[in-house]
Amino acid sequence: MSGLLQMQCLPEEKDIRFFEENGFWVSPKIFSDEQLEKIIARQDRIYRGEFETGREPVCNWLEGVDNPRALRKTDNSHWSDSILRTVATDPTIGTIAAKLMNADVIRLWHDQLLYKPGRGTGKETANVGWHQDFVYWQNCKEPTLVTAWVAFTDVDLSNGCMQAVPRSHKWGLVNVNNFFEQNLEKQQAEMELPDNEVFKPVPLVMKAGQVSFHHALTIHGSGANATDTPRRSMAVHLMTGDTRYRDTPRGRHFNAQILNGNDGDLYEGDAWPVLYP
Ligand SMILES: O=C(O)CCC(=O)C(=O)O
Repeated sequence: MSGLLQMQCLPEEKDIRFFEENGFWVSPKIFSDEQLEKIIARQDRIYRGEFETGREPVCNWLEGVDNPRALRKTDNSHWSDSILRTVATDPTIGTIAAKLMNADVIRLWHDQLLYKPGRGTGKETANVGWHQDFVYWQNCKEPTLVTAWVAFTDVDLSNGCMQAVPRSHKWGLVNVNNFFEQNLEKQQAEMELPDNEVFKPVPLVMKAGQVSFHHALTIHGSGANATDTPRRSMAVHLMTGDTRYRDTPRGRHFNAQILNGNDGDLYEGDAWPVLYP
């Protein structure tokens, strides 16, 4: 989507050190306003249940059927639409992820199209509770994964931008972890932190077209969209080339089901497109 690799967007050595220390990093603008206009049109098409490729994504929110106040979370929209696929497989995003994770290969794990509606008069249902992505990815042996969160609209605290907790990627899996929890204060109060660490979330304020990156163990979440306009984005969940399948008694992640493999198998093949090199 970004065409030629945008060299000026790549992290410098100091940015890589920042990511290693804090577990997140925000890129300059990667997608132009013109590109975003087309991307947003395709996002709306998905919500109308129109799939360019004929293949349905996983758990799609449907216009006229589902709660208009709810967070829309559609997994693997890249199965369904060629333009959304170019976002999920963007080479600039792949190159940045490789640098931040010090990896030779970056593959797509899965994408997640997100839409946080503007606040209505009803009860808030579109917060994202504090969680670490890796808690949902227990079918991966190690936390060798990173998320690129592509802002389709400007985001700040007024419309529920994502917030990340610095250093939390060094804490292992914490005791409180739930994407769907609406009460973030309660979660924070119940969270047990390692000695000498503090829970101090940082808002990831961005212009449309910028991309934030967070490690699979970084605690993050987001609050209410108190504006009249929706907050739109795509979370592009990525893995390094050495990510392997782990057999667990817990339910298999929908992407692990595609592999149909044995404990220790590499995630590789067409189902997990290569973004880098
Ligand atoms: O969009 C949000 O507020 C949260 C997204 C998220 O949890 C993620 O990208 O991993």
